[in-house]
Amino acid sequence: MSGVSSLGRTLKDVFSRFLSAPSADKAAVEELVRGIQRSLLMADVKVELVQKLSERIRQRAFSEKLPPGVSRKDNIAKIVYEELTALLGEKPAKFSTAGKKPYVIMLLGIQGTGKTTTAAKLANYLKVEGYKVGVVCADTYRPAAFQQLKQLLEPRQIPVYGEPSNNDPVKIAANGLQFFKQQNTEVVIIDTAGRHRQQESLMEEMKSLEKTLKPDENILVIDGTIGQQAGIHAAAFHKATPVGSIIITKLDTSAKGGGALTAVAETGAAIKFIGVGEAVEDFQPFNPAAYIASLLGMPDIESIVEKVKLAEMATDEERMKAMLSGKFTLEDMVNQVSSLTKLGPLRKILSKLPLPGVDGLSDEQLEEAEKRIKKWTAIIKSMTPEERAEPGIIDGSRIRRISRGAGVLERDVKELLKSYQTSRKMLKDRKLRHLLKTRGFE
Ligand SMILES: Nc1nc2c(ncn2[C@@H]2O[C@H](COP(=O)(O)OP(=O)(O)OP(=O)(O)O)[C@@H](O)[C@H]2O)c(=O)[nH]1
Ligand SMILES: [Mg+2]
Repeated sequence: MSGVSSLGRTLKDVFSRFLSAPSADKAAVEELVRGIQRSLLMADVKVELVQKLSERIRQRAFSEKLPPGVSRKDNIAKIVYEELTALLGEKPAKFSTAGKKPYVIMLLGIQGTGKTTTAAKLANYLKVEGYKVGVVCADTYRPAAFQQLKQLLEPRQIPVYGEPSNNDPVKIAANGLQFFKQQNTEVVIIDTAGRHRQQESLMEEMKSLEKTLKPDENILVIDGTIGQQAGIHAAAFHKATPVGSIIITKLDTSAKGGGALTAVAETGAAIKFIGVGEAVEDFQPFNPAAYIASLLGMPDIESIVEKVKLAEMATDEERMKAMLSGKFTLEDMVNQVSSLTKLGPLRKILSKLPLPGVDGLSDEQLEEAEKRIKKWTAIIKSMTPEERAEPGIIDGSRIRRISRGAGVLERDVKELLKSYQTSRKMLKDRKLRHLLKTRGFE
C-alpha cells in the first residue's frame, strides 16, 4: 500500500461519506472527526496534533455563522480543509535566489535519505523554472554517486562536476564552485556524502564544507518513511540553521508521510519540496493547501471552498452598501482592510474599487498589511463603545490609554484614526460614489 496516497485514500473516503450523508448533524460530524482521526493516526501523525485538530473542528462546526446560501455541510467541509492545511503550515514554499549568483545550495542528510536523487530532481526542477544550474558531487565515499548524477542529468543538459580521484570533498566542492562561477551558472547544488566511517567525521566534514563554501541555503533531506521521527531531525537542524529548509522524500512509498510532514511543520522549519517517486520528475514544491486539497479529493473540495468564499464576498458587498449609505464605522474600516489580505476571490471584489495597488499586492505588502490589521484590531478592542461610535472624541490622553491597552505605540493609534478620517472622506466623495455605482455597488 502506498503512503501519502494511502492517507489520501482513507481521508478521501471519510470525507466523501460525510459529503453524501443526508445531513450534517452532530452524529455525521462526529463520524467525520473520528474518520479523520483514524486516517491521521494511521499515517503516524502525533496524537496531540490529532486531538487539537479534532477539537477545533468540533468547536467550529456548529458555532460559525453561515454566509447566505451556504449549507452547514459545505461550511464544515471548508473548516476541515482549513484545519488540515493549518497542520502543515499555511505558507507555500517559495524558491528564490534573491538575486545572488551563483546561489549555492548544499544538500545534507543521513545515509540513504535520497540526497543524490534529490540533487538531480532539484536541478531539473530549477532548470525547467529557467535557471542555469550545475551540480557538484562532493561525495567521496560512494564512488557511484558521480556516475549516478551524470546519468540522470547529462541527458537533460545539466552539467555535473566531480573529481573521482580526489578524496577531499571540501576541495572538490570549492573547485566545482569555481568551475560553475566561470560558466556563469545561477544555481549550484552540492551533493554531500551520507555514508561515513563514523558519525563524528561526517559532522566534521559538514562543518568544513559549510565554512569553506558558505552556502546560501542548506537543505536537509529527510526520508519520509520515518514518520513523526522526522520532527526530531528537523528540530535539531532548524535550531542550528534557522535559514535552512527541508525536503521530505519517499512520500509515495511511506504510510507514514503524514506524520513526517506534520511533525516537521510543527518545528517551524520550512518544508520547501517533496519527493514523490524515484524518477527525476517526481518532485514538487510543497504547497500545504494544494496538498491537502489533493488528499481530500479534488475538484470537490476546491469548488466547495470557492463557493463559501464567494458567499462571504456577497456579505462583504452588503456591508459595502451600508457603508456607502453613510454607516461607516471604525470596525468597517478594519474589516475592509483585513479582507484585502485574504487570498482568492475576495481580492476580486476589492479590485473593483479604485484603490491604488489593491489588485497587485505583493506578498511583502500583504504581510505588512496583516501586521497592521493585527495592531488595528487590538486598538479597536481597547476602545470604549463610545469611542468606537464617535472617534472624534479621542484626544491625546485617550490615545495614550488606548495605545497602552493595545500594547502598541501612540503613533499606531494616530495612524488608525487618520486612515479612518481619510477613508470616510473618500466614501463621502460624490465622484467615488458614482464610480462605485457604475461598477456594480449600490
Ligand atoms: N520511491 C522513492 N524513492 C526514492 C525517493 N527519493 C529517493 N529514493 C530512492 O532512495 C534510494 C536512495 O537514494 P539516494 O539518492 O542514493 O540517497 P542518498 O541520500 O544520496 O544516499 P547516500 O549518498 O548513500 O547517503 C534510491 O533507491 C532512490 O531511488 C522518492 O521520493 N521516492
Ligand atoms: Mg548520495
